[in-house]
Amino acid sequence: MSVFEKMTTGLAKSRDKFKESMNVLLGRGPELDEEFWEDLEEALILSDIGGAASMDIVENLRGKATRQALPDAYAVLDLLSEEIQSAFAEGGQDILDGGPAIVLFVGINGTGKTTTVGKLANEAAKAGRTVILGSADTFRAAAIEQLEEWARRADVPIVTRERGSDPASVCFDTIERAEESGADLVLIDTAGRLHTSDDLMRELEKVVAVTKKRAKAPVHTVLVIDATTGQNGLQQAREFDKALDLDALIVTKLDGSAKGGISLAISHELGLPIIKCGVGEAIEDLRDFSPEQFVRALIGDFEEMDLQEESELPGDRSAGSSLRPEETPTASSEEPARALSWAEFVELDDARKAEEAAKPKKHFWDKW
Ligand SMILES: Nc1nc2c(ncn2[C@@H]2O[C@H](COP(=O)(O)OP(=O)(O)OP(=O)(O)O)[C@@H](O)[C@H]2O)c(=O)[nH]1
Ligand SMILES: [Mg+2]
Repeated sequence: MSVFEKMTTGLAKSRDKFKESMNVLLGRGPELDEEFWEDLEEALILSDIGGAASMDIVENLRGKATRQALPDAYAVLDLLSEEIQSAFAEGGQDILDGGPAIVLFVGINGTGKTTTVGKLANEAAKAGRTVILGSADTFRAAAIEQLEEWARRADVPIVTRERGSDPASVCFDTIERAEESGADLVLIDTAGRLHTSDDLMRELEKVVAVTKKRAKAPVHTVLVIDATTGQNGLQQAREFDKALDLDALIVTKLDGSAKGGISLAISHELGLPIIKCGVGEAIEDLRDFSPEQFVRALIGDFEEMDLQEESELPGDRSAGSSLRPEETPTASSEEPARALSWAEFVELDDARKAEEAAKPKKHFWDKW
């Protein structure tokens, strides 16, 4: 089964909600009145990208509408995708692709930290980096074995201590071994913990502090977030950032039935770049994160919206009387089983871009 086939509905839920709101919004006509801006913000919030990001996106679009004297809602919506993309924090390339570095992976239980460390080790080793893993999840014996298995698959060395050891001591040992062996990328797995558990968060602060004190190379802390988490993910991220002053995010499970909008909410509010994403459980299911592809998957492709049957389309854009909310076909009724997942968008994107580049630019309202 190809990666393409393995993908389930991905960001379909967020996208369907967004499409539904857009159908209602566009049914009102093209005027740039107060209601338009309010409805647009609401549509964004409903797609799980968070209040702060939604507000900033709408505010920026409003500013552009005034400065560029945009004539109507359609001209504003033309800029929407780009505006959402630019709400993602940028940077972070140096963390995994720069010089020698020590990277600690943190997050609540089960987000995919250990799996991600395994995938990253494999990717970096294949790219010619000298990688070493540290298992600072000493809480469960199974966690140590789990990372050992990933180290075996990625064919990289691993440093462990027995269950119950101080996780900071594992970081210390791992850095020592990295320096002895000339490793240039140290990936350290930590035990999952609830952001609400004070003791465990203090323990993690100590782990990071010891690592920073011992290391000569730069130390980065990366929060691993499960895309299916929903709005609770934002609160988790805030707490981890408060305790550890995070450097970046990795979003996992974007292949699942994800409310992936949360990754934008976190990236935007906390100014954290998304440096990779997980799209499956296998070792190769790791991708660079592309805001452009993400946004296409999140809000859909306007040209695909099919707001109504051609026969029902009013000649006058502003009429829109047949698009009253109660008559609006929902996105789910339009495309019941197979909305493209985020990863499918990724795979299709190149082919599609080439095709699109060859065509004159079309808008979803051209058919009105
Ligand atoms: N579908 C999918 N599953 C994933 C992905 N990343 C991790 N998983 C799965 O999520 C589950 C938890 O992964 P782990 O790597 O053990 O998570 P963890 O954060 O290390 O968990 P704790 O150590 O218990 O906190 C496993 O079943 C993984 O296979 C992903 O990108 N997509
Ligand atoms: Mg783990």
